[in-house]
Amino acid sequence: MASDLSDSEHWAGEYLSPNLPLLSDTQIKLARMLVQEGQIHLFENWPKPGVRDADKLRFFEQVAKLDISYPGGLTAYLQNARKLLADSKAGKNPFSGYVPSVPDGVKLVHGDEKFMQYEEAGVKEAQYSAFVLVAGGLGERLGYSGIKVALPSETTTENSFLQLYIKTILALQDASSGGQNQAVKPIPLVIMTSDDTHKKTDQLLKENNNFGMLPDQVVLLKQEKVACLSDNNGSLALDPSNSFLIQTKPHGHGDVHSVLYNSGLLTRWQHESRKWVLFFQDTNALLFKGVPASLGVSVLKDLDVNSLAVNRKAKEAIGGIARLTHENGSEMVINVEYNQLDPLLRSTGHPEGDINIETGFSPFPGNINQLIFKLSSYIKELAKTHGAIVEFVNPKYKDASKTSFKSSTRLECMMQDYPRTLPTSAKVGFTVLETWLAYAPVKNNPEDAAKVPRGNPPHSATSGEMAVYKANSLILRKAGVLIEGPKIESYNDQEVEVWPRIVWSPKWGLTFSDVKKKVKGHCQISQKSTLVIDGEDVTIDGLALDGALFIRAVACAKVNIQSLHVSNDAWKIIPVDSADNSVPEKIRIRGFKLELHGQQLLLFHQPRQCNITNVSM
Ligand code: UGB
Repeated sequence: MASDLSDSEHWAGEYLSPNLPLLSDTQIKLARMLVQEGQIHLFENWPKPGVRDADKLRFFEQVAKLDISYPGGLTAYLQNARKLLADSKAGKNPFSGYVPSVPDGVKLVHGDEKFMQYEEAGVKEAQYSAFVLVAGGLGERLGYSGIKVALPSETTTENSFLQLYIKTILALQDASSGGQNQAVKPIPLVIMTSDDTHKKTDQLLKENNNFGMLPDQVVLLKQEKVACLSDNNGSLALDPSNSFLIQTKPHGHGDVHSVLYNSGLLTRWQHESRKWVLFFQDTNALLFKGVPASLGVSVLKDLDVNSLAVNRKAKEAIGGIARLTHENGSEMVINVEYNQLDPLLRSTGHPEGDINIETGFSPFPGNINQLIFKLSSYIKELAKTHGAIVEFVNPKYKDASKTSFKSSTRLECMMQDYPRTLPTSAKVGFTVLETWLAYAPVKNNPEDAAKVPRGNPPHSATSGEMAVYKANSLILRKAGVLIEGPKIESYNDQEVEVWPRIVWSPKWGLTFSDVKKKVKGHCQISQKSTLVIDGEDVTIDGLALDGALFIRAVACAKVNIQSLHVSNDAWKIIPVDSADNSVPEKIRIRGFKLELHGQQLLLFHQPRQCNITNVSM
């Protein structure tokens, strides 16, 4: 039945009312809803029918999309916005009534017996897991023009972050299913994209045959943006360059829960007997080094939620994991975001705020936003919430009166806030890993990274790459290899430790026990060296390396290297000016490039046994 528009002048006003006959019944309902929610200003400049009619219909298409993609629709969004904006104006602390304290978690030391037991349990269980990468962020802080997952995780192999992640999941899949002779169950990977990243992520996967994953093993799910707000009344903001378009901005990585809920994948995974969902972020090349052991912690402690954490430097831009105890006695273990931790501490009897203690770190473990959820309890919770997550708003006010904003704002949500709505019976824990092993995100552009106080990690492309070499050097050291210590160098005005450039494929060294099994005898590697091992079944029993050595072996080749001496001029690290536009952006943001002066390649193309014994090269 067509809508009755006889009273339209009364509710739709002088500009919208004459245009209502252009709209469908559904669009008229949306128009009524907008007016009821105080949004009549959106139509202030609408011309009479016949002028820009296509724009008017497009406007309502956008409104319909905004309405459907938010749990509870636009009405709920606007109601939540008004409440959060009022709280923000009143300076209300989102954790008011709670007192923070340092919670207990599992602390792991890489390579010790406990670590290896957890790793073993985690690898066994990985076949019952699914991975979710949140990659909808544009990376404004990094200022890189492409998608972040396409960046090289390091420039020795130039393997991108996405390639590294997928290869590691595939290695876990094989190891978990008991090796290549067993029936292998594909481990699913979901990538949450946004309008900013979707096409390029899809293209990257297509161009590289999903880096080895099956076509339906990796699924892209796009998050939608949310409407911007221009004032404390929650007035929707129009795009400054198009008055028929509501301005939108990302809602945050917390969308991943509603996106997964709506996809229907969670129940499919349950039918496939999956038990764990592992969430991770876009640019941390070390992240999988802690995954097997941390999954083992979830399994052995039967945790509903396990957040991975590292030691946190005070004021470092990573959230702090805290136990929050409410006046009424209830408790939760939750991430307190980096911009909220200091004010919360100051308002609860810690006038010094977010500071380091005698250990040189903040007492609160730093959240690295790798989360492991038990699928059964996750599904139960999402049946209640539909994936909606506690939101926040962060308007930049023009002045202390807090009456107007410098630019429009929007509601945001974070995936690590999921436990906030869980019942107190839920088992929420965390696992603290050593920073060198598990955390080196690439988030900051060279200028901002150079301003990070000395001693705090710059979280840049420079530090992210150097951290890969350091982690691999330290792991080999623990496995008994003599590794020369690092040189301290400065690139893009950031001081970094430069260790030998050691990289291996995930199939070679997925866990510490893999590495220990594959390196034997007397092995030593000098600081100027590069060592790349790409092949599953390569053992090294005695090596003196002072130069660059690349060992690449096809699947099923069994390579045994004994007493090998390699000496050459290696790859040199050459500083690059971050402002030099003639250098590719992915290199400029590191402040250095690698230059070939000498190398030894050992390539094994045939799937057969090869022994290299007592050779000097
Ligand atoms: N992301 C999305 O997928 N969609 C979005 O709308 C926004 C982001 P940032 P930030 O581990 O280092 C997080 O921007 O502010 C993806 C935690 O909140 O890098 O540094 C995006 O693509 C913080 O507690 O997050 O803070 C990326 O993969 C701390 O743990 C991810 O979400 C910190 O990360 C994170 O986006 C950290």
